[in-house]
Amino acid sequence: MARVVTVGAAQLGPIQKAESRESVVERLCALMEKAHRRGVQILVYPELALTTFFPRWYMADWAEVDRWFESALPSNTTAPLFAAARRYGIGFHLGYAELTQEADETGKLRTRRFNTAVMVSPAGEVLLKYRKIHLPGHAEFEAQRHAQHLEKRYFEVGNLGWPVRRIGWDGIAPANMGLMICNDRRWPEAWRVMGLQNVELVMLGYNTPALNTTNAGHESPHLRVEHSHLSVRAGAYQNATWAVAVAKAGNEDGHELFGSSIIVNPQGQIVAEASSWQDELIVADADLDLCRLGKTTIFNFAAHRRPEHYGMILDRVGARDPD
Ligand code: CDV
Repeated sequence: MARVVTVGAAQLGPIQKAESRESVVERLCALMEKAHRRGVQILVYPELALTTFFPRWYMADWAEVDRWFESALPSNTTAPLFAAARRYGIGFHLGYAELTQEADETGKLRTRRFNTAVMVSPAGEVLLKYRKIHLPGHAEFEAQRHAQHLEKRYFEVGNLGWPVRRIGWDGIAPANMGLMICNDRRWPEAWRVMGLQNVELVMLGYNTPALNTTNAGHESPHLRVEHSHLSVRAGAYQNATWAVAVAKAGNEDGHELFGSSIIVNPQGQIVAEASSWQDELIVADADLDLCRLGKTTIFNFAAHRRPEHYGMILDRVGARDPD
């Protein structure tokens, strides 16, 4: 039996700082209803899909920070999304800011904050959870920046690795699914850890400014999109997997996010691409058996990888000149 799953990328237009969570959830539900009409079985929403991209704002007061986080999923506010998924029989991926009371590596129970994504079954079960590992930006206010990017302030580095799980339900043949978030897509290591688990469908959400906000040099906006697509296409091709990369797009309180969500096949080709900076659905029929060619030939890892020569990747963090 062909293993074809109809996947949808639910790009979100801007979410202003003042927009309520209830209003955002309504938008998510409207996209899900549209996805249902187009036969989507798995719908992917962006990173931090319930709020504006709040790490661009410096907050000293942690009570204020915590207002951007979810301490339960579903909650009263997000319950309509879970109900819509049940009604339509759609599984979904959602990025959100997670607030949890959890023991750390020393065993101490404390408040922890993560940039998280989950894959939820139509019945509302969390099948897969990922906490962002490659956190970009900085931890303190930086006056020279056009905009802050305070992910290192508000989130801890994820502690769940890059999990891949074989997932299926009535109407969906089992497939190896994995999650990464935004900046991870630029790191081949993230893709390869999932490739080594035979991933067939990678889901990822992102919020990427249309301008390089570090002020460190000029990077034209079209190259920002190019680099995003290049990263996803290379990751998909080199690991012979489908990838759904979904953006938040448009002008959030004066800060532009470039959007350009894509669905990519295991050959690294873009098969669907968003064209607006609004809430927009793109759809593709993902034939998971197309992963087999790459996985059994040029990227047959068992036959061709040479880990005995890759030691430096684990031993060395920063680059340095040769001795
Ligand atoms: N949210 C992100 O992780 N954004 C980064 C930006 C800061 C470069 C990205 O890689 O798109």
